[in-house]
Parts: sequence; C-alpha cells; structure tokens
Amino acid sequence: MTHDLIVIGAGPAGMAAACTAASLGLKTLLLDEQPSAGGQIYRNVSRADANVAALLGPEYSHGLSLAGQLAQSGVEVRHGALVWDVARDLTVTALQDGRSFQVRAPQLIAATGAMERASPIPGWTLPGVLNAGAAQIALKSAASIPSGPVVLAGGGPLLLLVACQLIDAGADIAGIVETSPSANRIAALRHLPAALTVPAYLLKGLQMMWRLRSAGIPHFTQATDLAVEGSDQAEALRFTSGGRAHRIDAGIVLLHHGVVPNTQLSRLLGVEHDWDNAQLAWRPRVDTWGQTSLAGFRMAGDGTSIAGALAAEASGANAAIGAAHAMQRLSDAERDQRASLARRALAKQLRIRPFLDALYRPPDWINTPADDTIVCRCEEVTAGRIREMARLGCEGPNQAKFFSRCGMGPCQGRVCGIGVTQILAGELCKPPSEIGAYRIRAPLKPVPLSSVASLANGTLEETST
Ligand SMILES: Cc1cc2nc3c(=O)[nH]c(=O)nc-3n(C[C@H](O)[C@@H](O)[C@H](O)COP(=O)(O)OP(=O)(O)OC[C@H]3O[C@@H](n4cnc5c(N)ncnc54)[C@H](O)[C@@H]3O)c2cc1C
Repeated sequence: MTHDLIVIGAGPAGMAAACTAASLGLKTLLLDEQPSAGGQIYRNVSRADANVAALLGPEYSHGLSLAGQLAQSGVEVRHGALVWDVARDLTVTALQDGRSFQVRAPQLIAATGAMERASPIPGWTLPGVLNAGAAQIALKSAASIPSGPVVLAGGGPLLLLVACQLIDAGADIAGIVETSPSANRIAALRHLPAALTVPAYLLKGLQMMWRLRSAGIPHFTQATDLAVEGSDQAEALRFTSGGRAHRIDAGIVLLHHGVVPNTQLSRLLGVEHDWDNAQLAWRPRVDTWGQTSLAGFRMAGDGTSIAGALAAEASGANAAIGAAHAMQRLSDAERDQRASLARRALAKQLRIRPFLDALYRPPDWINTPADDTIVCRCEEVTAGRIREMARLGCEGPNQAKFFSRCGMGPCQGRVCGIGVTQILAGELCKPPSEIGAYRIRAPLKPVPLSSVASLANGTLEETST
C-alpha cells in the first residue's frame, strides 16, 4: 500500500473528498489528468486570465477557495496524471510526464465527473462542429473564443450558460437553436414546487434567458430535423422550428444535449450500474457513502449522477467520511455527525434535479438517428449499421462492437456508448437496462507503449506525503 486513500479527479467532488480525508488523518493522494485543480466547472481557476475570471463570475471564483483549501490540506496532489488502469485490488496505474507508475490504497474514490452527451445529427463529424463544452474549455483555459459566426444548438442549462459566456466574451453568435420539446415543460411542471425551494437556480435560469433575449440574437425553440451543412467544414445549420425550415450560416456549430456520468472507470472495474430513465444515462450503483459494489471503491460527484458542482462537493465529502469510517478512523456516530452538513447540502441540491431533468430531457430523435448518420465517429459506424447488427442477432453493444468495430476506436466507446445502447434498445424493442453497455478494458485512454514498458521495471511506488 502506498496511501490510505487515492482520489481520482480534482473537480469539486475530488477536491472536497481529498481535503475531508486529509482532515480526518488519511494519507491521501489526488490524481488528475489536467495541469491544475478545478475539474470542468472550475477549470484553470487558480491561473485564469483576470478578464475571464470576471466574466465567469462568483460561481467560478468559488473554485478558488476549494483549490486554496486543497493547497493547504497536506494532500499529495499530482497534476497531469492520467489514470489509465485500475485493477480490482484497487492498484491504480497512471501516466505522468511520459512515464507510468502504480499506486495502491485500501480506499479509492473516483470523482471523474461527467461528459457531454453525443448529438449524432447529419454533419456532426464535420470540422467546425464541437460540443458547447469544448468552447467553454477554450475560454477557461486559454481565454479564447471561436472566430466567425457561431450557432449553438441543443438543450440544457450548460447550453444557455455557454451562450451567455460567449456573448459576454464578444463572440459572434449567429443564433441559438433549442431542441427541448414542448412536452418537456408539461412534464417539468409537477416538479416545480420542489424546484421553487431552491430558487437560486430558477433565478439564474431566468437571468440567462433575459441575457440571451436582450442580446437580440435570433433564438429558436422546439427545433427538429437538425443538420449541419458543409463539405470539408461546417458552413450552416439547417433545422425546422415553428413549422418552418430555417438555415443559419456558421462556420462553428456548438452542439449540446446535456451531460452524462463518465462511467469508463466504473465499467472497467465491473461494478453494478443502473439505467437512469430520467437522465437517459448509466449510473454506477452507490450507497450514501459513495460505496460501489466493489469493496473500497467509491464514487462521488457527477460521475455517479448528474447533480451539479455543489452536490458534487457534498458527495465528495460524504465519500471521504465513508472511507475514513471503513478504515475505522471514525465510529458510526462520528461518521453520521461529521456528514450531517454535507448530507443536508446534498439533499438541497438534489431538489432541483427532477425539474431540470424533465425540462431538458433530450428529444427522442437524438436517440434515433437516421440510418446514414454516423454514431461511432472513431470507426465511422452509422446508425443503420448498428440496426443491421441487431437484425443479425447482436443483442448488446459488445457483440455489435465485435462484428462492426463500433466503439473500438481511440475513445473506446466513451462518445457513442449510450447512443449505441439506445439504438439497439429501439431496434430490439427492449429497455436499455436489458441491452447493457460496452465492457471497458485498459487503457482507458490511449497511452504511449513506452510508458507501459516503463512499468515493467517498477513496483508499487513508495511515495511519502
Ligand atoms: C465540458 C463540461 C463543462 C461544464 N461546465 C460547467 C459549468 O461551467 N458550470 C456548471 O455548473 N457545470 C458545468 N459542468 C457540469 C460539471 O461537470 C459540474 O457539475 C461539476 O464540475 C462536477 O464536478 P465533479 O467533481 O463531479 O467532476 P469534474 O468537475 O468533471 O471533475 C472531474 C475531474 O476528473 C478528472 N479525470 C477524469 N478522468 C480522469 C482520469 N482517467 N485520470 C485522471 N483524471 C481524470 C478530470 O480531469 C476532472 O478534473 C460541465 C460539464 C462538462 C462535461
């Protein structure tokens, strides 16, 4: 063993988990592939350009206090450390500075966050088509905004947030095309009373809508039939809205249909998962303390279920308290007492989710792309080919992968996995829970062979904090 606890991911969940664990006396190591702490929401927060930090506002700056606590916590932090394998005995293998190393602890918390849901529409693989989050990453990490006309399309709070941030940063936004169907509003209504108990979110949503309206940017709603035009590069977005066909010229098309838990690591470890029909995504099964079905392996934050940054922070603290209890550093009573604040904060944050999940549920057509639309972009496998696999007798993504190479490229099915499950479910008339997901194997992301070779010489690192 090299540590008491290893935390993977330095977003709000991972930072809170690591700081809490250190405060409880656990010798803790935090690994993150990014060059600095922050995760998605607080990316680059301690080094961000002052103008960018001002533009992103107090919500972003909250990350500074978390990063500050981490720096003072005594946690051993390794940035630029990509975890590419975890064995079921919880040995973690990571790549840093071109060299792979192994560390191990009896408790492991994966706080690896979320990723954007793929939006497989015609033309989505053209250069110039990105996820909306990619534009935000460029803004946060390099103070850079896309040049030329930009159109944003899809649905969800992050789409509106990125639109507002890009407008404030001076980007040339040619249009916003929302795809959430009108039925979503009716479904969301019954969750409104609970949402009203956390009015800050609703207020923020209204402020964003007001900002978009006051910017005078063409704004379309309930759009369908989206397609990106262009031969070598995106040139325009076509769609139908209000019963009419529209076309917006743009060299950059930013797509977004919500975020989904990043389950690559939990799939690699083979822990139990459930299909979440409200969030249309897989989530690992965890208890109150983030404990999965594999002893000692815990998860926290958006990687367990999408609930936002403050919920991630609270669930990270809970998971660390659970880890300290499992290591007999806390009695039952001490554990419950220590966790009471975080549990209350988590419960409060969760009250808004059913409303947001219903309001921004992705339209059904995103899960049922036309036969000639590419779904697996690494291997260029179309939706029609996946349906053909189902007709040939493939009952799940792993067989479909074997026969068609779908999900076998460099992203290892991270991007197409959920879509493939949903397409097979539609074709086989079964629920996604019965169809299952890709089995994941190391390496989680491509790593140089030389770095793997460096492992042959080493044993577990004896690191000290
Ligand atoms: C692109 C994107 C942008 C977002 N922007 C916002 C926003 O502006 N505002 C907002 O409220 N919410 C945003 N979200 C939602 C968001 O994820 C938050 O709810 C919050 O950041 C979740 O915190 P977390 O700690 O669970 O995960 P994250 O903040 O995502 O942190 C996960 C961390 O794990 C690390 N990691 C993942 N895999 C590995 C690995 N194999 N090895 C090493 N490190 C790894 C990542 O580098 C990352 O730092 C965004 C989501 C995405 C996908």
